[in-house]
Amino acid sequence: MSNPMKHSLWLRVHHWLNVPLLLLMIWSGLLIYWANDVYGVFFPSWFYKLLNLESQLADGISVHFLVGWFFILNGICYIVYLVVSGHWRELFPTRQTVRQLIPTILHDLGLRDEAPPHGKFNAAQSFAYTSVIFFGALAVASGFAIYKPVQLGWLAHALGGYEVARGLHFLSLLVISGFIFVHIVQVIRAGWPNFRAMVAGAEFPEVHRSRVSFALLIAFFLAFSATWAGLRLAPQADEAPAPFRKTLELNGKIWKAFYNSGRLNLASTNPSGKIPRVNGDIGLGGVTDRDSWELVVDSNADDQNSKKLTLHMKDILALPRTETATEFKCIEGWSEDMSFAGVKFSEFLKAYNIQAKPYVGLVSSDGEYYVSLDIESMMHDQTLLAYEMNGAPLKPENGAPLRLVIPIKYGIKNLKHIGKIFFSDMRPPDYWAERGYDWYAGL
Ligand SMILES: Nc1nc2c(c(=O)[nH]1)N[C@H]1C(S)=C(S)[C@@H](COP(=O)(O)O)O[C@H]1N2
Ligand SMILES: [Mo]
Repeated sequence: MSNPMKHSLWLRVHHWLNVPLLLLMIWSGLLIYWANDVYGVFFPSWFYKLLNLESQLADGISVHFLVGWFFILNGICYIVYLVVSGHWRELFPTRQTVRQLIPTILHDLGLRDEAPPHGKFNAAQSFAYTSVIFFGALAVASGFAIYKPVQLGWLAHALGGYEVARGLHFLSLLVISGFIFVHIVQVIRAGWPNFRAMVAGAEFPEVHRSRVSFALLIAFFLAFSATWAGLRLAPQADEAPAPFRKTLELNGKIWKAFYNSGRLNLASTNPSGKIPRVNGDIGLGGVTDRDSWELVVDSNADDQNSKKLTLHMKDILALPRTETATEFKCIEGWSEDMSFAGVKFSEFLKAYNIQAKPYVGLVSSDGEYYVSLDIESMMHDQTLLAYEMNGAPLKPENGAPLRLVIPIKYGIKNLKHIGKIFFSDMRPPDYWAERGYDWYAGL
């Protein structure tokens, strides 16, 4: 608190760290958004094809949820510093700032000659900087709400629901981008000496100090870029650079721990009655006819000699029937209210006296599509082996005659057209986890 030099250095570090962090967050966020901009809202679809942006969803997700942690960490450090150092007093708007806002903007636009008197920041800066902190926090909160709308259901709820949270996330992106744009324009307008002052931290216009910190920051930025290049060039693990894979796994562990603590809200909505969307047609080649379809159940895949069960549709239909209405969510960014009927997976296990193991593997009849899941999620009350969707028997394209419905996971785990279910102590193969995506894939 007594050393202003130290303060300014810390503020500069936080401020300039935001440059690579924000750029990476915005870029990776757009990669996620673009993956499902099927209506070409942002840009026409030929634009995405041209730049090959459609196929970068997995990369976008990995980068977003790796860099996001650093962005949050930097933000928290900044806010704590702002409060502890007392700098917030210079930054946050006061009654005087409110009165000066319009005159200041008029002056900035060249419509008013003299600038209202101000301290370290003028009224417009005070408002802009304060609101960008607010929108940064909103971006994080709404981001978490759409990242984990089941596990952080309370947050999604507090923000007005999943769709609203998604809108707020998008809004904060627009506000922050707009802020960055105006910020840069202002700096260019103010001229090069002021840019140097800004590099030194706009709050600390002692230009003579700026050389050291400028060099420091360049070094810092280079170090960051080198780290980043290193990340991208790192050896691959299941189609993702190893550090991305590690982050995805770590994120999975974090959210699994949340699950175990029991703080889970059930996704539950009213089915919209629309014609259900069809997404993904891998492994739908087997027989879809209820009478000739077969299900193989291996309760211990770790033992080659374990006895396997072969079940038929009538065996499944004989089990207690449950109906659920849920909001089905695809990792590509669309969600839809759907209802399903079938047997709870937990009741299926009980009926056949199957001893649960840590992992469950499911495979389509032709072996082309396969997923694996943690047993906790499989035992969830809304996890069904479903044979009906929106009040009618499953259609072949939606997985007839039997599919997995597990609303606490993304669509990728909801395997259509099950041919085999097995249990193991080791994590069985998973189609999308082998292609750069998150294995846990929980909401
Ligand atoms: N057999 C199989 N199951 C699958 C897929 C697939 O390609 N093949 N796609 C998954 C994905 S990515 C989604 S979003 C859902 C879509 O389910 P729906 O087509 O019934 O809407 O199915 C999942 N189950
Ligand atoms: Mo999906």
